[in-house]
Amino acid sequence: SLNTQRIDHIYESPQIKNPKFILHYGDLTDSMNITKIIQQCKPDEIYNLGAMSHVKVSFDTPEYTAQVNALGTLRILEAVKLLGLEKKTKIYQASTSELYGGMSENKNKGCYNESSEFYPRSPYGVAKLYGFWITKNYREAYNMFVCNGILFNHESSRRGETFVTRKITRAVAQIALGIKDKIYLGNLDAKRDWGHAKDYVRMMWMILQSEHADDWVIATGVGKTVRDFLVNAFLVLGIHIKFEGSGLDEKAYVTHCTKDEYKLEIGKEVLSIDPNYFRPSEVDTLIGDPTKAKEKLGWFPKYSFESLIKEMVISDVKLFKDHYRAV
Ligand code: F7E
Repeated sequence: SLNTQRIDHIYESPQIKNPKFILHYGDLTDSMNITKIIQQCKPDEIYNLGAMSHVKVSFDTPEYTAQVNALGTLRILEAVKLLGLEKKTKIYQASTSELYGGMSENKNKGCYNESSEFYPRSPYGVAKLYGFWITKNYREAYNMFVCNGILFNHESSRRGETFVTRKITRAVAQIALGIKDKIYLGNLDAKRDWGHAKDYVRMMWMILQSEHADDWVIATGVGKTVRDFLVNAFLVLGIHIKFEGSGLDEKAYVTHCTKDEYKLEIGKEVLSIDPNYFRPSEVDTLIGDPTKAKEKLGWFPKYSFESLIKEMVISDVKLFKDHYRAV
C-alpha cells in the first residue's frame, strides 16, 4: 500500500543514516516480486500478515482472496526454500479463528484450541485454510521453522474502518460529537473473542523465538457480542442505550447521559439494522482457548475487553475533535 498513514510516526526515510526500517514494494500475487525481496533482504524472520482480510468482501472477490491468502503464503514459503534460506529464515503465518467456522453443532461449542476441527464458512476462511496447511506441510516436509498463529479478532485504534469494532468506535465518537445521526449494523448477536492487537503482535514475536516451530491459538478466552461492544462503546462517553424491537426492525435509543460533554437527547435513535451487513453464511460464535500459549510460552494478554474499547473510543473522539478543529 502506498498509504503509510499508520506507520508515519515511526517511519524515517531510507535516505537517512540507520533508518528504523525500509519499505519495499510487494505484492503477494507476484512470485518474482516476492522472491526478489526475500533474496535482497535475506531475512531472519518473516511475518506474513498480508491478506485480503475482510470476510464479507471475500464473498465478492473469492478468486482474488485465494490468490493472495492461499497462494501468496505458498509463494513466500517456496521463495525461502528456492533461495536456500530454509535454515536461516523463520516464518510466521497469520492464520485465523475463521478456520473454525463457529458452527453451533460443532462439538467445541464455539471455544476452540489447537486440536479443534476446522470448518471455514467463507472464501476468506477457505483460502486461509490452505495457508495453514501449506505452512504445516513445509515445516514437516522440509524441516523449516514455520509457524501458524491462529489469531482470534484483534483490534486497536489503527483497525480498518470497515471492521465492526472500529466502525462502532468511530460512529459512537461521531454521534456523541453531533457529527453523525446513527449507526447501521448487521448481526448484533455475533459473538467474538476480541483482544488488543498489541498483545497479539507480542505473541507473534514470541512464537518465532520459541524453541520449536509449532501452531498456536492466540485469544483472550472471553466472548462478547457485537451488541455488547456497542453498549460498552457508548458507555465510555457516559451514554446509556436500550434496544427495542427484533430482527431487521431492532433499534437502539439513548436512555440517559452521565457526562456533561456528551448530552444527547433522551430517546434519540442511534442504531438501525441494515441487511447488507449480513453475510451469506454467518459465523455465530468464535471464542478461543489460549491455554497452550499461556502454559508453554508464558503469554498473557494485558488488555481487557473494556480497556480495549475505551482506548479505541477515546482515540476516535480525539481524531474527530482534531479534524474539526483543523477545518
Ligand atoms: O466482523 C458482525 C459480522 O468484520 C465481526 C478479520 O480481521 O477477524 C476479522 O474478521 C462480526 C461478524 O471481523 C457488522 O457479521 C455486524 O460476525 O469486524 P468483522 P471478522 O469477520 O470477525 C478474523 C479473526 C479475521 O481473520 C479477519 O481477517 O461482526 N457485524 N454488523 C458486522 N461486521 C462488519 N464488518 N460490519 C457491520 O456492520
